[in-house]
Amino acid sequence: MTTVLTDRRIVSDIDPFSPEFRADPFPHYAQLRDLGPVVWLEKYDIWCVQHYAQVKAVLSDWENFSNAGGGGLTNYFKTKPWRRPSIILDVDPPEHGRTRKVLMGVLSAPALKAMKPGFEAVAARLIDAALDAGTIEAVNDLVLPFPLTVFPDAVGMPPLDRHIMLKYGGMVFGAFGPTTDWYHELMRDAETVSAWIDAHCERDVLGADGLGAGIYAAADAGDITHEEAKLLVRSLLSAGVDTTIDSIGLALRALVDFPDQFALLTEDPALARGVFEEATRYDSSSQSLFRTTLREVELAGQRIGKHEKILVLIGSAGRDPAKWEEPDRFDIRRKIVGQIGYGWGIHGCVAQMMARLEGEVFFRTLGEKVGSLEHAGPSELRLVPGLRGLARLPIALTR
Ligand code: OVV
Repeated sequence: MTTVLTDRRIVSDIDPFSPEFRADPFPHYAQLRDLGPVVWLEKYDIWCVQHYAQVKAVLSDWENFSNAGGGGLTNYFKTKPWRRPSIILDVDPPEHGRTRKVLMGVLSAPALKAMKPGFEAVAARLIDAALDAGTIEAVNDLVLPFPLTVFPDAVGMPPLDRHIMLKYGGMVFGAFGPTTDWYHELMRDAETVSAWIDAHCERDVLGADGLGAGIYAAADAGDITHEEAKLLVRSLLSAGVDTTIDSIGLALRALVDFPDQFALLTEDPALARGVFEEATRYDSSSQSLFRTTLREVELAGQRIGKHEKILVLIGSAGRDPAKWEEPDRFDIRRKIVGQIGYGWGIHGCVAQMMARLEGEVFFRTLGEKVGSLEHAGPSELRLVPGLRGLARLPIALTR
């Protein structure tokens, strides 16, 4: 008698990219966690993992769970990518280590320290202006201008037309999910937007002492080619702005939603780092990412075939009660060990310390200057697949 291994799997019709799911993913995450550690999403023919343990396991095992299949739903082993793949996100070791090292080098602790006064000046100016206005739409009036100023400043970009970075961010993160009418509409400008981005990755456009110049210096030193330097600048411009805008926006909304936590911040603005750290667990701009299997593997007892996509729900891992006490409580004094909101392992967000610095400076300034903070209307989500963030957050604030 022969034993036949049947491919038993837990199947769900949940659509993690549907507007209903995305409007409030957290109850859906709980549902998925109840279904099991590895679930087959029949709508997209992909797997998903939703528990902290499996999320971390997948992200730690780059030999089986590859990035070369692309960061989004599109499987680069089967479908042509929309742009030349990233030389840091969409590659595995050993190539990955070399490019990652260059970005780690330019994003060193001393480099970040040098950025801080500039961040503080911009945060103070924006928050003072918001206080003068009293009632604002916080996403566009306060949150968005902060990363959209300090990040390109740090890269060394010229001041003009920086909002084009947001269009490009939409294209990059839009491509992480299923391509909808919204995406096709956005992609109508792809050529001009990509050309603008491309031009702003060139050495002669970038200032002499920014992150861009640092990347080109690594090329001069022979660590990477000059062509690779250009592509690493593109990675910064791809991933550096939307992510922090959305994360700071969601963190600000959490503070408005939890007045007791905002009161703690005003009493002790040094809790600002805790605000952003907790928000990165509780409601982060990066809710999910993908890996693709390089071979047949077994994960938590589930057999997974070669070149299959796995949706890694880091937003769900951040709310897994097996890892976090009272995960649905926003607690800025929570001791976070094992932050999963920046991903994990060799592809964990390379600029996470810069993101944390932006968050810290923003919320410290807020805690120092703002006495009261309230909703002034309903907030609205920005439904870009691949990122979670707000389109609108009307607030009223006083000194
Ligand atoms: C983490 C991330 C997101 C989007 C784009 C890239 C990286 C890139 O390297 O281009």
